[in-house]
Amino acid sequence: MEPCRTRPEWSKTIPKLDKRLWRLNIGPDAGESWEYLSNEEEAKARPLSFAEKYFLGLDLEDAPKFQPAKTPLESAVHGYEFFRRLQLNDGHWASPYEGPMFLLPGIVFSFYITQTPFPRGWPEEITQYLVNHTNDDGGWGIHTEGASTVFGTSLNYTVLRILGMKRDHPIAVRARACLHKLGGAIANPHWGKFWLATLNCYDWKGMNPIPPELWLLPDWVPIHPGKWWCHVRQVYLPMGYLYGEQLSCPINTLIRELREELYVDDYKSIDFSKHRNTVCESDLYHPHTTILNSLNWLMDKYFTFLRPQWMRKLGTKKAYQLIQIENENTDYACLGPVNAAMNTLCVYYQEGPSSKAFQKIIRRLHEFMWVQPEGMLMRGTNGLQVWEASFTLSALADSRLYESKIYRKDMINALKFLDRQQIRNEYAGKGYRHNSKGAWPFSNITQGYTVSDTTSEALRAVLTVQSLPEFEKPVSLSRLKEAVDVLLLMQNKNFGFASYEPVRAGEWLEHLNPAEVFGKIMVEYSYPECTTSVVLALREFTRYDDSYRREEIEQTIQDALSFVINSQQPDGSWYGSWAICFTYAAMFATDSLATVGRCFENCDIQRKACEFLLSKQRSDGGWSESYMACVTGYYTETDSSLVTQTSWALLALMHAKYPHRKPIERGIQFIMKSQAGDGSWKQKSIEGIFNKSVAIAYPNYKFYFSIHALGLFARQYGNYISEY
Ligand code: LAN
Repeated sequence: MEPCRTRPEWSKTIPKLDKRLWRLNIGPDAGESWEYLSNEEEAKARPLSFAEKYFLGLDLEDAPKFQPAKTPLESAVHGYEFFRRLQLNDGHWASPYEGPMFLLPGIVFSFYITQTPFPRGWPEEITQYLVNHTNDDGGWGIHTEGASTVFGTSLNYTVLRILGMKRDHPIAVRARACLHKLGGAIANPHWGKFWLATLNCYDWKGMNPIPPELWLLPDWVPIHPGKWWCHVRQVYLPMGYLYGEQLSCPINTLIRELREELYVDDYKSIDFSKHRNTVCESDLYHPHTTILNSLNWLMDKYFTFLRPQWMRKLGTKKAYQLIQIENENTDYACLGPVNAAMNTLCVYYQEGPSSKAFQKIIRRLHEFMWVQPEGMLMRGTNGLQVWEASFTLSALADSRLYESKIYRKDMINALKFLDRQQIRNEYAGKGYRHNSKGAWPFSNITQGYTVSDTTSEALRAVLTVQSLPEFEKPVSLSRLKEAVDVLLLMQNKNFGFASYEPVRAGEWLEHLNPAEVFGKIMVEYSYPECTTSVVLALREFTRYDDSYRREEIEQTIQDALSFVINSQQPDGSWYGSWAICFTYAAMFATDSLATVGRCFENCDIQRKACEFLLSKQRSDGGWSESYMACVTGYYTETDSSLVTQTSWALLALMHAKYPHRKPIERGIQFIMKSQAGDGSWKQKSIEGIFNKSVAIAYPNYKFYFSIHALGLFARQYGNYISEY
């Protein structure tokens, strides 16, 4: 397993469960949820699978055992031999998608406020997770690797108390000391203030306004929330509803205690209305602009003196209608973990705890949770099912591992999985959604949100595999065309592709970003990563079928390439937004150029990209880019080389057809030397990022990108290593 952070000296002071009783259930739609069995008998009747043991950090006595690989291809085979044991019966791979430290509070508060009993095992495992991830100063940051903040510390402290930790437990005492040193819960950013207000531990008067009336504006108004990035609009929607109705849970003994514990000053003496803009320095990634502050001031005056109550009511009514649409569109899975937890509260208040809607949404929340050796966490999404199956298929195809009969079977299983996960419904226009029929989501068909690059990577994988000899073709040409249709609707005016939708409003809206903890969240942007995925998928499609919308596809590809080219920085790098950072983006950008025959020998852009990457190669042959590169915008390193980042850099050099074998071979050697005797790899540091500031882990990247790099190297540069 990963070398996860554990604090044995602290975690032994709290209850620990027998990990052998956890089982992973997979729903018909590939929803993943963990269940804690009630006794040994049940456990015996349902033996742990290899994947479950791996995820739970239990002994893997049935793991493969290998001598160190002598060739890159042998290393790829060893890696895949391990990884294939993690494939689930329905063809997909699951993953502990951890990192953000502001998600657990949402789900725990929602269960607590709605008086829903916590499922068996949750309180102990969540407590374990938080304790194991405590920083040295006793607090928590915005993500697992970040310095303590008020947001992370006040909310996670509250979680521990809700789950039963006593206020005088040394862990609670330490966390409180850290929180008070940072200024106490009063210095929370907007989202922290909001969550504490729902719990009645912060006064709604201390919130900058979240007017639900915004949803009443005509759609053409430039600041209409329908134009915001979908995650932001789906979060501010339930926030607006709860703020509009000022809904907080009834006060009780615990809430009274929390009010005392969370603040430096006496709760009753605090004038909350004066603290709307009090935010701790360590929480500030995106400070308020003067425009936002002025707007907040104006809105406040309007709310206090002019706002008609019927208007507010109309606003919350409209907001609830849109919440219902979101819930129904996603069968209550919701777009992401934040709006899922908030929508749960809205459904509870509006429809009641015995309503069907409430039962459904609570059930779906389980699918965000993940158990691992150091406890239970809430994941960034309800899984990465489609994303991971697509990359694995591409890696196996590119490295020719499909030539093995057994691996071919795995691939067919994954291909059929992708077949089942293609979105069949059209959600366009329903709750401001983009076109969806024919697209692929990031996680599963139930969540069902179109993403440009998940559609593209899935489409590419399906096309590649369906073109291989002796493979079935479950996805029909007409459905492949539907995927192309969705993609062709997504190109932006600057010719790039964004994440979920084409850009709907200008970057100027960032001036109104009220969430101090994230950057660049208000609107969509074009990304070289997403743009490349689209280019590759469309190119692959033209190889599969050269007649359908041929001219439009060609034009889209040429235009998209111009975006990729223009977004190269003077030093030859590309900034990556969805993983770390320059090495990740380089892997994509160089691939798009390669599709039109541009390589090191004939293209300055590729040459500069290679030079940039080679200037960052370390003496052990690897790369070690850290998440701080995304935060600061400058290439930044961790202490040691990392398998995933090395694979990305190598793939980039290979896409660009870098003519000298030696540096690439050194990187390949680093990957081979890092491989364990069972074929697996360990990644010592986090790989992903979002919203500029939040790191998130993609634990399977070390498998399929390494396999891909090893396999491609063997094909392109020969299957040998000079020093052996
Ligand atoms: C993701 C994960 C996948 C990611 C890629 C497909 C890799 C990317 O190329 C496009 C954007 C996307 C789909 C993406 C967007 C933002 C997500 C959903 C996440 C990083 C996972 C978690 C994050 C989500 C916003 C977390 C909740 C936090 C809020 C601030 C609402």
